[in-house]
Parts: sequence; C-alpha cells; structure tokens
Amino acid sequence: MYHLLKGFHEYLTRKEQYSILILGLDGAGKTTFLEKIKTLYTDTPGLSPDKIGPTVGQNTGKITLPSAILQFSDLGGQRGIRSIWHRYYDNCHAVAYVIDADDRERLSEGWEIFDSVLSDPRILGVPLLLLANKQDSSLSLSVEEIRHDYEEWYQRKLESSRRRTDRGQDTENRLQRDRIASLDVMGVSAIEGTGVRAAVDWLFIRVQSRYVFDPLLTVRSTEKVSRELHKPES
Ligand SMILES: Nc1nc2c(ncn2[C@@H]2O[C@H](COP(=O)(O)OP(=O)(O)O)[C@@H](O)[C@H]2O)c(=O)[nH]1
Ligand SMILES: [Mg+2]
Repeated sequence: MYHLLKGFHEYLTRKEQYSILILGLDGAGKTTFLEKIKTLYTDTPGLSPDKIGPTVGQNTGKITLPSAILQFSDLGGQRGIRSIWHRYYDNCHAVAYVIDADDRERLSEGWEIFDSVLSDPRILGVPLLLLANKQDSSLSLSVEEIRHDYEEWYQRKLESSRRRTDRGQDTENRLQRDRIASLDVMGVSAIEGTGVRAAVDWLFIRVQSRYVFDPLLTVRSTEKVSRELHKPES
C-alpha cells in the first residue's frame, strides 16, 4: 500500500523536462538572454553581460517551474557552429530564435537562418518564438517592424524562387506560410531583463499544452535522447 501511495504521489508531483533551443546569429544576445533567465529563475545568478564572451559550443541552463523543468541550450551562432544546430532538432520541444533588432545590417542574414530553422521538417511542428532583442536601444526595430521586415524578406524570397517552385515545394511553402501567419514575436531586452519572463511563460505554456496532453510526443522524444546518449561513438 505504501509503495502504491508513494508511486501515486510521485506520479502526481512528477515534473516533465522539456528541452528548449535558443538559436540566432552570433551577437544576437542568446547567451545574455540565457544568463538573464538563470538570474531570474534560479538561486545562482547568471553571468553579468560584461563577463559574457563569444560562445564556443553551447551553454545550458535548467530552471524548475512548479510543474515542469525547462532545459535551455544556447547554441553558438557563428557560421561553423550553426552547421551542427540540426543535430539538436530531433530532441527539442521548443525553439526561441533571437534576432538583434538593433542591427539592421545583419537582419537579412538573420532571416535566412531563421527561415531555414522555421522550415526544417523537424521544427515545423514545434513551438517557435521569435524574440526581437535589444529593445532597450533607441535604434532597435519594434516588434511590429521586425515582423514586417521578416514578412517582406520572405515575400522577396518567394518572388525569386517562384519559377522553380514545383508541387512538393508548394506544399512546404504552405506549411511555412501558415507558420509565418501565426508566428509570435515578442520584444525583449536580454540585458535589462524586460520581456524575459513573458518569453519564458510563452515557452512554458506552449510546451505544456503541446506535450502534456500528448504524452506520446514526450516519450518519443525522450527515447530519442536516450538512444542518442547511448549511441556508440562513430
Ligand atoms: N543593448 C543591448 N545589448 C545586448 C542585449 N543583449 C545582448 N547584448 C549585447 O550584444 C552582444 C552579444 O551578446 P551575446 O549574448 O554574447 O550574443 P550571442 O552571440 O547571441 O550569445 C554583447 O555585447 C551583449 O552585451 C540587449 O538586450 N540590449
Ligand atoms: Mg553566445
């Protein structure tokens, strides 16, 4: 009886763990965002912005919420490191893509990478949040301007590839278009912390509603993680 009650209690208080990727170009503010999350949600403050250098490899941080654990991975954004992002796609439950709203010169480059993340078949069904970072800077584009800029960029891309579009690509584009139409964009200042809690709330609510009510999705993902971990070195 004791074991039964203990098991039931563990079942009721069990916290599912979700893996969230923080992606974006180098310099967008991913590490600053992650460190601010650590400061806001854990007893150990994250690094202060002046202590943060370019990310080589990845930074991780885990936060415990009343009903879930969120495991964040901030993957380096330099060109070389970007090529390994896809290895993390299978096992992630949500993606936060950080764009530097203050750097107009690199917006197109940021959209190209964002577009490749957004349209990856493994990400198409995963909650995706676009964060317009550096809202503390007076020169930053607003959330509306960032959304508009991406939509314009996407239209230009469609125009230039229209002739080459076959049926298969058309279906893909439709999925992509649906996603863009329902895309959530939030303004944050990773340095000041403005909007960071709202972004974490968004991610938490989306992973909870997507995976808790469909436990198979979580189980599948966990199995994949464990397979990855036990895969022999090649
Ligand atoms: N003004 C401002 N600068 C920021 C903000 N977030 C990051 N930065 C700065 O942008 C630069 C790159 O930040 P970092 O977190 O290393 O970017 P990452 O390469 O994407 O990890 C650093 O100089 C940060 O201090 C922000 O919200 N506002
Ligand atoms: Mg970094």
